Amino acid sequence: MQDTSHLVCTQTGCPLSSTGECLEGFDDPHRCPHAKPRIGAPNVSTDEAPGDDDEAVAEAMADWLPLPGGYELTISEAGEITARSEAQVVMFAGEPDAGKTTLIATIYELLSSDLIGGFRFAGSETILAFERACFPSRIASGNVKPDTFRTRHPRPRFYHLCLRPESPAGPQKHLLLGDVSGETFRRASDDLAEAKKLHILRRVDAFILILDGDKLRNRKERQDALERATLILRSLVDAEVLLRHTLIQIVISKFDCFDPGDKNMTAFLTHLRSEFETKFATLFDRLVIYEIAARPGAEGFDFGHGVREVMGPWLQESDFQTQANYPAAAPLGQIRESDAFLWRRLQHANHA
Ligand SMILES: Nc1nc2c(ncn2[C@@H]2O[C@H](COP(=O)(O)OP(=O)(O)OP(=O)(O)O)[C@@H](O)[C@H]2O)c(=O)[nH]1
Ligand SMILES: [Mg+2]
Repeated sequence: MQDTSHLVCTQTGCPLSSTGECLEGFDDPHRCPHAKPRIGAPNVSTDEAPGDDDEAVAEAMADWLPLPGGYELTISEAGEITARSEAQVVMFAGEPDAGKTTLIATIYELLSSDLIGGFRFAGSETILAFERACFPSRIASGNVKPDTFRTRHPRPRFYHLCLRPESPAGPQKHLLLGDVSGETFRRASDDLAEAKKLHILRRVDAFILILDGDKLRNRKERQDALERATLILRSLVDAEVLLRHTLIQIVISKFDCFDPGDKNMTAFLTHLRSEFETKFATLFDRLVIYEIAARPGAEGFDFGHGVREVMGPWLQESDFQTQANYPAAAPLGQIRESDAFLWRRLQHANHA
C-alpha cells in the first residue's frame, strides 16, 4: 500500500489519515478524487475545502511515481513480488477477532529474532505495517492487556517477508501473508456471490482458517463457532475459489485460554477434529489441524506457542511441489483490473 501520510481527504468521516484506508475503496488513495496533498502542518483540518494552492500542488504531483510506503501491499503490488521471485502466498481467514492479524504479527516477531525451519529474516517491503501490527503488544504502547487493531479493509492486503537460508548458498524465499477483515469471510460464508469475489484464493499456496479459541472454550458459543468456520470453508469450496491442491491449515487460536482440566473441552476438540476430517478430507489433498497461542495472556505458554509448526510447510520446498497446476484460465465472471493484472503476472511467473 502506498504511503498516504502526505494526503488528506476532503470527505468527512474518511479514515485516510488514521488508517490509510480510502472511504471510496480505492486500493491506491492517490487515485481518489477526494484525496488532496497535505499542505503545511500535518494536522490540517480534513473538512476544509481545498484551496487554489492545493489544486496546484495536486496538479504538480499528478505524474509522480508512487513508491511503496512500507505498509500492506495491494493485490497488484503483491503480484509484482510473485512475478519477480519465488514466493509462497498464505491467506489468513476466520471470523472477526479470531486472531488473524495477531498471528501475522507474531510470525514477524519470531522471524526477526530466531531461525525458523532453517530461514532467517532478510527484509520486508511492509516493515511499517508489521511494526504497526506488533505495536499494541509492546510495552511502549502502555496497554494493560495486549490488543490488536481491528482489520477493516474488505480486500486482501499482503504483508511481505524476505527470508534467507542459514546456508549462504541457498536462494532467498519470499512470503506474502494475506490479511482480510473477518467481516469479509463472514459475508462469504452467508452469500456465494461474496465468496466468488475472493477468487484471489485460487492462487494461494496455503489457506489458514483460524477458529477463535476464546469462543471454543465457551459452551454456549463453541458449536456456533465451529459451524461458522465450516461454513466459510464450504462456501469457498462451493464458489470454486479454494482448490484441491491448496494446503488447508485449520488453526485453533488462543490455546492459553483453555482450562487443561476441562474434560468436556478435550472431548469437544476431538469432535472438532473429526468434523473437519470427515467433511473436508476428501475435498483437499492436505488438511492439517494446529493449536496455537500466538500471543498468550496466561502463564505456562511461550510467546508464539505452536506458530513455528504452522509455518513449517511454507518453508519446506517439497511441500509445495504438488501445487504447480494453477488453473489455466483466468477466473470467470467479473474480475477487477488489479486481479486481472495479478493473473497475467502469475501466469508469466509460472511459465518463466
Ligand atoms: N489470550 C490470547 N489472546 C489473543 C491471542 N491471539 C490474539 N489474541 C487477542 O484476540 C483479539 C483479536 O485478535 P486479532 O488478531 O485482532 O483478530 P483478527 O482475526 O485479526 O480480527 P479482525 O481484524 O477483526 O478480523 C486481540 O485482542 C488479541 O490480543 C492469544 O494467543 N492469546
Ligand atoms: Mg485483523
